[in-house]
Amino acid sequence: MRFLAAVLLLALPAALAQNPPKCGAMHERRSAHSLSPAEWQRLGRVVYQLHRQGQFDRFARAHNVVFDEVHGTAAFFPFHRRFVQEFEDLGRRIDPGFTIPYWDTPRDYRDPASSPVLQRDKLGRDGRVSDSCVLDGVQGGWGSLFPGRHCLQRNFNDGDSILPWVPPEMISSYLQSDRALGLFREHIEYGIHGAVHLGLGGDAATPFAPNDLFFFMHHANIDRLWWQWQIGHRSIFDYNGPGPDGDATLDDVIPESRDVNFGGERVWSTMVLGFGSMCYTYDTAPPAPNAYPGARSRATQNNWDMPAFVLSGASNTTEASLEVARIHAAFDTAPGLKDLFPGVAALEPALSRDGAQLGDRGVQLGDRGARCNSNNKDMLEARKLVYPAPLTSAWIEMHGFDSARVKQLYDEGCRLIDMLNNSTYESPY
Ligand SMILES: [Cu+2]
Repeated sequence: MRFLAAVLLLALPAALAQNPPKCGAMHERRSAHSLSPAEWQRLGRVVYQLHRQGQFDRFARAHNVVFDEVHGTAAFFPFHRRFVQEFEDLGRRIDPGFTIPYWDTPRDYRDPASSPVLQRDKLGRDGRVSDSCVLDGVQGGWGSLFPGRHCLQRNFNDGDSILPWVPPEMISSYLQSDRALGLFREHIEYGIHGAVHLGLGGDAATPFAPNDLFFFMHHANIDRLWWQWQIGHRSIFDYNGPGPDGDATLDDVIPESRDVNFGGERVWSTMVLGFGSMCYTYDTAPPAPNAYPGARSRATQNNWDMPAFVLSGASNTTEASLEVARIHAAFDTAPGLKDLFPGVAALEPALSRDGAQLGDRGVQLGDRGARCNSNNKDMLEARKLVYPAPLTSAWIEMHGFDSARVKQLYDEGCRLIDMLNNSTYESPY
């Protein structure tokens, strides 16, 4: 009997015996698009103090040290979740109401430079022409110490403009159709994650990107999408991809350095918002579960009996519902879309009545390769989706990504855009 009990105990994953406690207070991260001028000022006061304390320098150095361990690997999501949360906690010591706003960047994907977030009284604009120094916004005139003393720099990747990021519809498709977290990580990391870093340029396009506040707001959004994926797939503990030795596991230690260390904390402790040190949620997410979820195994089937929000990555709910209804309506002319949006396909057929008028055009799809080089300008005018700018080869090399894999996923993304553009679908974004 004692032997059996011992065997049973050993069989339990170590973590189960010590589930993280439920958070006492929860903090809500809100969309940066929805902050009032007074809220931006309050945010500015906190980050000014954090900068004076040297926290931006410290986080930039720490990110640089673990760079190779936390990019192109499974640790990408949990490391950045824990890292941003650590930073947010420091801000909360200055202002107890502080949270990092998330920047829903796909919403601004067509013309990122005109984003309401990149304004002079908010995150600030492009750096000055002569030396790329950022002169306005909450970080206007800042100096940074890592890797050497310099002004905080930004250098948009298309002159005064920023090349297109990733359409919300692509994110929605990944949220719905990526069955394994490893694939979702690749889609996000090689897509919207890189596009935003590269678009802003300057410090943002380096391993010490945390010098720029955008880093925390961008990663909060990526974290929000990960949480949405976790909930949407009823697969909170799914974790796979390249780990420190072979395949990643929930027992891997979160990469850390002397500058920012988590005391050997393991990946599993980051998996559920609302427990342990993960005491925050998102304005677009459902409330945290009451009890720590018990099922540690991967769900074998998606369950789309979920609020509509999980079907779209967009934080603006009016557009998100329009998106879902119009994609549903487009199925009749482009049935191939069902595989890319299985969550929408699972909805009631009645939804299609709200959508676009169905013609009998019978568009042929699926057999025409990527056409990423056609003219984005015409597509802008026609309210069609535009193609995202691809990652640069310098960025791919800096991360040691497999460039063939990056290109493959990029081309697939373009085919998704072609399919939507050739259907009755009209983007609300
Ligand atoms: Cu990073």
